[in-house]
Amino acid sequence: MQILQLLASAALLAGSVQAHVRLTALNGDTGCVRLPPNNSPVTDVTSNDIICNVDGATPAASVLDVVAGSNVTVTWDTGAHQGPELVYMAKVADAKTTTITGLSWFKIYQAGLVGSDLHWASADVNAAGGLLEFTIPKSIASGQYLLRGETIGLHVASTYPGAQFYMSCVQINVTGGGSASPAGVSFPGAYVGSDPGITINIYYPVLTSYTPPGPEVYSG
Ligand SMILES: *[C@@H]1O[C@H](CO)[C@@H](O)[C@H](O)[C@H]1NC(C)=O
Ligand SMILES: *[C@@H]1O[C@H](CO)[C@@H](O)[C@H](O)[C@H]1NC(C)=O
Ligand SMILES: [Cu+2]
Repeated sequence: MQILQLLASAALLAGSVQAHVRLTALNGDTGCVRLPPNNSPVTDVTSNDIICNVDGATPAASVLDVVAGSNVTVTWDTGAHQGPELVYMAKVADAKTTTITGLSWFKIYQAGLVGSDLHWASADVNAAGGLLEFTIPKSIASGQYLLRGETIGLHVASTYPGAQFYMSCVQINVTGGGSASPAGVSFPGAYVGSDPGITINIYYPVLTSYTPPGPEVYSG
């Protein structure tokens, strides 16, 4: 047990301050984000809260235009726990929709253990002041989408429930896109508690690889 505690505290000391987090902006705009009421994690992957967090069916004020094929940046408000970063999108008729069940989510970005020293992607985001940059696929159809940005805290994930899911949905309007409508997955449904990317001891034995939960990244 001592070695585990040692590794755990070493990991904490090595990182910046790690806490509960909220995704608060896209390209610096906060009006398009369905901000959860607080920064508590979702831990039940079968709950509707796994879709867009608590109160995620409540529309935000505005819809942000983003260009297909361009890079965009989300902002996390504080330093996240150790874990992966994931981004999904779902096509909707109206980005201010109050219906968020039954949507088809395709993954556009993921990062787990990165770099030659295999550090967590969340550590890079923390080092960048909470910013995560990724690409809106060039080929997807123009129109309105919900974009779901997620980080998963794996610091207490060795049993389920344990992993801490943090996400916000962002209302966007894609312009200049193509004709693709990528296959997607459902939330809830895409994740199960027994997924090796969800129930995992990140301290010991030392991980040599990590696969985030959910589908493959759409590479269009
Ligand atoms: C766009 O973001 C990706 C990360 O997803 C990065 O690798 C790439 O360098 C960025 N491109 C530009 C032009 O900044
Ligand atoms: C989305 O962008 C298109 C093209 O610029 C525009 O015609 C449309 O009004 C926009 N829709 C929303 C909801 O912003
Ligand atoms: Cu936390």
